Amino acid sequence: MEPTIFDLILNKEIPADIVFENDDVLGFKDVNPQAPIHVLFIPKVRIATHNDLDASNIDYMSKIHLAINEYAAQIGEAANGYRIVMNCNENGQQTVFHIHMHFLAGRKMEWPPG
Ligand code: DGP
Repeated sequence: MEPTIFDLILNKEIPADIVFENDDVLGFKDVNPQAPIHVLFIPKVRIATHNDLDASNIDYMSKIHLAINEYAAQIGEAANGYRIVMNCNENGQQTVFHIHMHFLAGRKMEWPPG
């Protein structure tokens, strides 16, 4: 698998505005924010797409969800609410092939999405 820009962020080889980190998950601000708060949560191992989740790595999804809960509470947005989105491949508009959960908060989201 080709390394992605997120590997460089994980290895601290390029800067990112990191807002959350634990042993398994990194959270950093999206460079092109779509909401007042837009953070990407990534596993510290490379899983290219949602299709690549399996029994051996699915625990990372739990860890990402728990990281998001912790972060949402920490910044005071848990009760207000937020949207979490994971894009997959071409139709999902995935552009970086290291799974990431978009955390969007700070405004009311449109529904249905475009
Ligand atoms: P997706 O389309 O779901 O693959 O979203 C990829 C997101 O990654 C997109 O919203 C922009 C963000 N992104 C791409 N390159 C960088 C970068 O170098 N730094 C940061 N902070 N975000 C990036």
